[in-house]
Amino acid sequence: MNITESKTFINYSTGILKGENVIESVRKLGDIKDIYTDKKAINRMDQDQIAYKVQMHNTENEGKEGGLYIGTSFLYPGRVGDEYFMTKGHYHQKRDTAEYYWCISGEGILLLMDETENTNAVKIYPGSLNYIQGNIAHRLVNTGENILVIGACWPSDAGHDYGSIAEHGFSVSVKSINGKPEVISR
Ligand code: S6P
Ligand code: ZN
Repeated sequence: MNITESKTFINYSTGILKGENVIESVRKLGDIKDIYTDKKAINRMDQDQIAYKVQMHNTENEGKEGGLYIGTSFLYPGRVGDEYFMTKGHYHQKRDTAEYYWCISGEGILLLMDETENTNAVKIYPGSLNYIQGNIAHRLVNTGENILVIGACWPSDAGHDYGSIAEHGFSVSVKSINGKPEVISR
């Protein structure tokens, strides 16, 4: 029997995925301006500045039951006013689907919010592993000075519901107060 070659690769120290079925998407500040509380500050910034990139190994059609995706998110450091750069954040469309997040490099906070808007803020740093249960909205916040690199694995039928977050937001924001991250009710 022939032994076949692996076609996709992950670099454990950088999180970078390479090879077959790897796709990448980019979110610029202008694409996500609505998530920030300080509207004046975001409007003064370069709308083409990259906020984050997401790579994923796209092996299944989205919506396929029983499949998995793996991906790496690269969230740049920075602030909009006092608020740290963050991802849009989402619930999964199919609510009761979970996800793993593990931190490869950088430091930050993982915001986890249930549907009654109770939010937990979890410190993340290289080696930290978080299991995100179903029905929990998740958002990454980069509180460090380097790129926050996060690996993720989620079901291919999870989907993304950005609408609920766009409408109601998260119940807290993470701001730099006297140079230190603080989680503040919105
Ligand atoms: C997918 C997973 C991540 C995020 C990525 C960007 O379920 O949670 O790959 O998509 O971190 O965040 P967002 O909120 O813009 O999708
Ligand atoms: Zn997710």
